[in-house]
Amino acid sequence: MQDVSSLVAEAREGRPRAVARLISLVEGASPQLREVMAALAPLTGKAYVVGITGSPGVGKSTSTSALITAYRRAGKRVGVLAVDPSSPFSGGALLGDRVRMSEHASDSGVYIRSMATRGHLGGLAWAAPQAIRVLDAAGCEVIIVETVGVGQSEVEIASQADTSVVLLAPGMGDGIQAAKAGILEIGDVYVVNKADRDGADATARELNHMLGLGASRDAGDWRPPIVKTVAARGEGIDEVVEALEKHRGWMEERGVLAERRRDRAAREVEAIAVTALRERIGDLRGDRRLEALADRVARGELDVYGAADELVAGVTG
Ligand SMILES: Nc1nc2c(ncn2[C@@H]2O[C@H](COP(=O)(O)OP(=O)(O)OP(=O)(O)O)[C@@H](O)[C@H]2O)c(=O)[nH]1
Ligand SMILES: [Mg+2]
Repeated sequence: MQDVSSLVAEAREGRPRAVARLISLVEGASPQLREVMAALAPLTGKAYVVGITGSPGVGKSTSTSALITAYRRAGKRVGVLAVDPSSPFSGGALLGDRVRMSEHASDSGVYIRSMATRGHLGGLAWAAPQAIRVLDAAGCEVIIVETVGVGQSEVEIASQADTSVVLLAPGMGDGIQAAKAGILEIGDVYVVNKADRDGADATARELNHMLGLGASRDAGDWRPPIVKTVAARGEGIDEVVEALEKHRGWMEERGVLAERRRDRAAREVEAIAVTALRERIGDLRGDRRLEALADRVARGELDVYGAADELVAGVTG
């Protein structure tokens, strides 16, 4: 197997094969990941990450493809991660994405990758940020993360993007779904796609109304815009890009971008630390230390908190 440092060096030059290999290491939760992440760390932190969520078939991939076109026109290198949290394998369900984005397949300034996260240790929460780092290090200036959204995964991916775009379409009962899934709290930009269909205005109005019902905003707060698009024809996409740039600018001015990234990093470190701790404690099952503590608890010589403290001190010391 190729060593990590040469893989990272090749990925840095934007070589697709090396990028693919590194993301496969992420997807497979490879034992080499620790080394990969250490090598990538100094190369990351530059990309702008846009999350796109929405119900199946709402037009996420079509919109992503149109956004790629817009960003390429602006001369930016673009990375796309199409994440399917419900599937244990990439491909399959995501085949349609490749078709939808195939016009960019031969563009060396675009890297598109499908990723499945079910079965991945820690799931989406772990795999996506690490894959994002690979693309970031490979020089992608904009990274679009498309998630087939069902409830929790949408919220998860929203917490990993700098800007979250929530896509709706008319006539899909999206309004009610949106409220249920808590989507109204996660969108920085809302897009009503398929505006060529009846009901787009009504959907936008309903959404506007529902967004207005939330907590009252202060003057400097971000008010999520609602943009209507016909992604299949590229209509309204420039307005989406404009809304994204506005949100990014707003975040940068107020230090929100740095804050979001710090929060994200904190949650990631926490998740890894807790898992590591749990693994170590798990290893103690049947261990004499735990059994001795349990004996003392059972006999009333030690309280459970005291025992837990001793156990934690024992595995971390
Ligand atoms: N009428 C109309 N159809 C659209 C528009 N945008 C996308 N579609 C169609 O809607 C269907 C689904 O589009 P996708 O982009 O695959 O939707 P998706 O949200 O990525 O779907 P999943 O990844 O399966 O959740 C395709 O047949 C598109 O051609 C639009 O603006 N108007
Ligand atoms: Mg799709």
